Order: sequence, then structure tokens, then C-alpha cells
Amino acid sequence: MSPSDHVQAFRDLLGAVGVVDDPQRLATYTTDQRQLFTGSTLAVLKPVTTKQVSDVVTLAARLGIGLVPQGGNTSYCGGATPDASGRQVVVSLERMDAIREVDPLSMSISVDAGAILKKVQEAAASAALLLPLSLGAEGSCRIGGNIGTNAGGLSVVRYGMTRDLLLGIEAVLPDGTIVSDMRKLRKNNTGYDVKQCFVGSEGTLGIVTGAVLRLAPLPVRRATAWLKLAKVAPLAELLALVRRESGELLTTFEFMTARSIALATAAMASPPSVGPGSGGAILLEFASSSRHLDLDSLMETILAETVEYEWVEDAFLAQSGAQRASMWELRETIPEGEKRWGGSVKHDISAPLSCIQRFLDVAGVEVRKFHADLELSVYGHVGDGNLHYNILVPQGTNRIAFTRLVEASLSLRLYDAAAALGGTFSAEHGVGRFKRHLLEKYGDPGRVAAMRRVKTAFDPAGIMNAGAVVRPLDPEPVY
Ligand code: FAD
Ligand code: 2HG
Ligand code: ZN
Repeated sequence: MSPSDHVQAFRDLLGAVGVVDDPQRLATYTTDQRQLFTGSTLAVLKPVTTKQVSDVVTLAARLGIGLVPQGGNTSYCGGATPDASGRQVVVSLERMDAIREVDPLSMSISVDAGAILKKVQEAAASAALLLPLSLGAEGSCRIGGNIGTNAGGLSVVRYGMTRDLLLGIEAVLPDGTIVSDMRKLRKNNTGYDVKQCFVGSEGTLGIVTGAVLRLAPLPVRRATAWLKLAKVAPLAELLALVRRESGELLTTFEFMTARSIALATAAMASPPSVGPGSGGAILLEFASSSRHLDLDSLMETILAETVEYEWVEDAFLAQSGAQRASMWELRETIPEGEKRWGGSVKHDISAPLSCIQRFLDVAGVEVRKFHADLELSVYGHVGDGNLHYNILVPQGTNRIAFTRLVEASLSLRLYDAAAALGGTFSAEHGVGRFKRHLLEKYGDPGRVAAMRRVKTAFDPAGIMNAGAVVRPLDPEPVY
């Protein structure tokens, strides 16, 4: 069969609107969002039911065509981008975006995997509940992608990662079998927790078509503060103090350096007047669903203590919803600020909290050894031991060439530093295509061997997202 026969076979299954093969419309699906790599696809398939997904997978397996599941295509590591062989087909879940059910008493929401995260948050909020997953890409990323990457974001310190929110799943295995386990149960010790296999699997084990997510009570009280850090502020100790005094109320502890703040500010139409101290800044938030707690006065008491320790130069408590939103917008605009600057080489570092400061010190030395004039944008979810340690592309430099140069040298020194402290090269963004060699280099050999066995057991023909995350046991098929 020729490639056009293959496309026709998929069209027979999905109808004309379910298959896109117009080259101009394919472009947004074949390039990763940072435009570091462009692959190709025979077509983009857009099923509308789980049965159609199963039919697509079965047909692809029969034709020997590889599949690349795609949600919002916001992956930072090329996980949703097909390779250049032209033998892979993108399966977009964008037409499967229904909110199936909100169950207020079970505190759960059941959705199609193509539902946009923000829409799911809104559906939960309309029932006075919170979907506690919050990230800058929430307006475009989709639940299947969040599950595929085990997305983290800005409230992990309280609610955990996507993994911790997943109660039930519906998915199609690489031979077309449908796993239909959309239960809302908190407890279900009936053997292997199959749904968790899909979390962080980045489309290599099957296609998620539906999910049940755990909800939390919707906070009605929030205290949001902006802390201007002193140069000597010890991040982990500061977090420990805040955590001890605020307990379960702490939802966000985000660190930003002055450079990151300046980049975001430059990209905002009306930035807040807050700025960094000599050691950067922290966005701190407490939230509660109880109307009876006075979070503002608790925040003020804790802030006074941090000032007494001389860790914080000054602190501002948001006085209105608008002020709060504007502090959050500043934080969430940092990636856009880096983009407008001309880009950055990203390092999504994780380290034990006790080693965060040590990582910053060692990494700083490595950066200066590499080049004295490099500029950094460092920020992140320090509450989770996660730093985005990004190197800004020097003005007037070719972004792609600079990225390749840094990734082949300095990046490895930074990952070495993280590894030496018990950390990793990917805290929340995943492995995808871009970091597969890093998993080989830094992953525990036994763990990588186990991953290969899981991959091969689920997908013996290697049909699902070949080239991403991990090589199978058998030679990888060339799709
Ligand atoms: P895609 O990019 O489409 O896919 C991601 C991976 O999941 C791919 O490997 C794909 O094959 C697989 N996949 C997609 N859908 C399915 C499915 N239905 N079944 C099986 N596999 C599937 N990430 C964080 O963790 N925290 C952040 O704070 C954060 N902030 C971000 C801010 C910005 C501005 C941007 C651009 C990205 C950010 N990200 C963040 C990264 C990204 O948004 C997340 O990884 C997100 O979860 C990806 O969702 P997506 O729908 O775009 O997935
Ligand atoms: C964030 O925390 C995202 O804003 C993006 O994870 C990180 O762009 C980055 O480096
Ligand atoms: Zn992040």
C-alpha cells in the first residue's frame, strides 16, 4: 500500500473531518512548541470516540505505522513530535474534549483525555471544587498530555503531581484493547495499578482517552504574598519555616531571580509594581476552603518572622484579587518573557531540598567556567525542589546553534551537578525525544532495564511513540 492508501484507510475509519493531510495544516502538529525539531506525519488523525481510537490503533498495527499521541503539543522535550521518517502518524485528541461528569460528593471529575486543562478547572469550579493542577500552559495543554507527562506546576507543594490526582483511566493499548477503568475509588487494591503505568509514559504505552481526577474543596480564602529575598536567604530553611507555621495551608512557594522577573515584566502589558530583593523573590500563597480562617494575619505573622531572620528584605501581601492575579501572572509569564528575549536553553532540574543551595553554587561555577558573560533565568517550584535553570540565548546568536552547543557541553555539567546531589535532569517536563540520551546516561541501569521490559510488554511491535523516552528490549522499529 502507498502512503496515500494508508491515509485513505484511516479516512474510511474516521471520515473526512477526522483526517487532516493538507501540508499547511500539518505544520503545527509536526514541530515542538519551542521549534527545536520538525518531524513529519502522513496525516493527523482526530478520532472522536474511544472506539475510534481503538480502530485507529488496530489498523496502524496491521499496516506497520507508528503512532504519536498528541494533546496540546506544549511538551518541552519533543515528546509529542513525530520523527522525520514519515512513517509515524500523529493522533490528536483535540476532538475528544468532553467533561463527562462532575461528582461533588465523590469529589471527582470524569473527562475525555482531550479536554483542555483550563476547561476542566472551570468545570470543577462551577461545582465549588478545585482541580488542583495549575501550570502556565493550562489554556492549551490537555488532560491526556498532563497524564502523559505527569505534569507538575504551581501547586504541587500541597496537592502533588498529576499522578496524585488520578483516580481512574480509560486507555487504548497498542493492540487496540480498551482499558476501561473510569472508577472514582480512593481505595482499590485489586492488583497492579495499571492506570499509573500511563502516567509519565509520554505516549509510549498506549493512548489515554479518558480520566477521572480527584478534586479538592475550592479555596474561598487566600493569602498571597510577594517576598523580596535577601541575598543570603537560605531557600530550603525559609521553606521549612513557612511550611512548619502554615502546615496544610501552603499551596505555592515559587522562587524567581531578578533576571526572570525582569523578563516577565517586559512581556506584560500591565505588570505589578513588585520586584526582586537582592536574592530574588518568592511568590507565596496559603489557601483554605474554610471561611473562618484568617489567612492574612497568619501570613503577616510568618512574614514578620522571616524578616526578623533577615532572610526577607521586604514583603507585600496582595490586597485584592486583582493584585493576587497580577503576581501570579508575573510568575507564569516568565517562559513567555524568555521566548520574547530570544529563547533560553532549559534545564528542568530536581534536587533534594537540602541540596538546592549547593546546586545553585556549583551550577554557577560551571556556567562561569563555560563563559563569563552568560546570562541566566533561574526560577521554579522550589517548594518541590524543582529549579528551571535556564541559560538565556545571547542576543544576536543563532538560537538553535547555541542550544545545541550548550546541550552538548554545559548542560551535561549541570546535570552532573544535579546527579551528584541525588537530583535529576527532568523534574516535571519528561524525557520525550530530546532527553532520551540523558535517561541512558543518568538513569539507574536497573530502572531503565525495568522500563524497557514494561515498554516491550505493553508494546511488543514498538508502535507507540517510537523514539521517545526509552528504547525497547528488541531493536526499535524504524517508523
Ligand atoms: P503534549 O505536548 O501534546 O504531549 C506530551 C506527551 O504526552 C507526549 O509524549 C505525548 O505523546 C503524550 N500524550 C499526549 N496526549 C496523550 C494521550 N491522550 N495519551 C497518551 N499520551 C499522550 N509542565 C509542568 O509539568 N509544569 C509546568 O509548570 C509547566 N509549565 C509550562 C508552561 C508553558 C508556557 C509551557 C509551554 C509548558 C509548560 N509545561 C509545564 C509543559 C507542558 O505544558 C506539560 O508537559 C503538559 O502536561 C503537556 O500537555 P499537552 O497536552 O500539551 O501534551
Ligand atoms: C514553568 O514552571 C514551566 O513555568 C516552564 O515549567 C519552565 O520554561 C521553563 O523553563
Ligand atoms: Zn515548571
